Amino acid sequence: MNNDKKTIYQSALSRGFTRRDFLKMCAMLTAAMGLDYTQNNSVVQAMEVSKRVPVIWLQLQDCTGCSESFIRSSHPKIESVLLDMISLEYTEALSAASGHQIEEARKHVIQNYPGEYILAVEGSIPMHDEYLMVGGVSAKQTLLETAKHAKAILAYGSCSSWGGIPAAYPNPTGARPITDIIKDKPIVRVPGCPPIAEVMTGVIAHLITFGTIPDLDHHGRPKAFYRHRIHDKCNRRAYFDAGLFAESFGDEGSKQGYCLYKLGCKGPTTYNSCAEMRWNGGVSYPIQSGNPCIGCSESNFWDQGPFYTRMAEIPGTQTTINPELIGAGIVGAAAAGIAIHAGVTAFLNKSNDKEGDE
Ligand code: FSX
Ligand code: SF4
Ligand code: F3S
Repeated sequence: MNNDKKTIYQSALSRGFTRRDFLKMCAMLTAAMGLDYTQNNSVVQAMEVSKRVPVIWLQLQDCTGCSESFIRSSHPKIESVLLDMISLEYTEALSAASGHQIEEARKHVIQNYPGEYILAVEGSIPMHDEYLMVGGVSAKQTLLETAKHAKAILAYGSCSSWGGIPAAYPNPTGARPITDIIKDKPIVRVPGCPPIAEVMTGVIAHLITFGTIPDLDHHGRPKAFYRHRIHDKCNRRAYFDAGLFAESFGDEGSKQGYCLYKLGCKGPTTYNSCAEMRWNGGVSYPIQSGNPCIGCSESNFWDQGPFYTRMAEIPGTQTTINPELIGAGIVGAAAAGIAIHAGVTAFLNKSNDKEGDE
């Protein structure tokens, strides 16, 4: 049977998977999508009838970090995603074809699968066309042409979601996020520089399984992966609450796992799944490895620096976190600090709930 005609289940069987392997893959997908295990049956049923979905992956002003991250997905394994779930028809980094041949492949998908293919975009769009032309066509024009008949659009990475590093001051190319160019279609923002592999594959899996985009927050990010701040699930959080902070890189405190807030950690204002899902198949994430979160999934993160200087305030509140107060070692002062922090956390959670409700 032609691979395009096979369902995802049939495709897995033809690659030597057993029914048991297939069910295991579905269970992993359910978890990867941030779904409850009771929804596992719906995932199995969908995978039994859904066909592989064509994907066009545009790389615009980027560093290829998003593609590099994507090919390291371990739950689900990238082979299952690439060979069973999607048919990656166009990608500069992974395609064997190049030049006119690959441009033809993109046009072929647009013509033959209108309303069926997924468009994934990595990188930002220069408003000054001459900064990025492929085959004599500007990035903006290629994006508009490809987006027109797409079933869904995924903004992979902080560059396509917010502008990212190319849009950092002084933004010489006039870099913009894709949401500034495409106004008539829903776009799923999957920010991070780069995003976590399993978040990227989880969003695609949701689209294939349910035929719809996942539940989004008011910024267009999937709630399943961006509902918590890094700070809410951080492995060093107990030390923050106890007022124990690393004072410099490599000091005894940092080795003991103390909080990295004084070293510039942006975890309190960053929404992402790193602290829960971690990276490289769940091995670690920046804070666990000793580096403060630099807020890479937030808009304008590059200009919100310096990275290694502590935030004086939590933006959006009138309250200041003063680690000197928390860490003074005096019970009263520590209690006051924790009370301030608890207030800030409650305030942020509340505003977040409100935003979520909107
Ligand atoms: Fe790089 Fe992607 Fe950062 Fe941007 O990830 S890792 S600069 S988000 O577009 O390739
Ligand atoms: Fe973790 Fe950073 Fe919060 Fe400290 S400030 S608990 S290191 S997220
Ligand atoms: Fe980025 Fe912070 Fe995660 S820097 S990788 S959002 S811990």
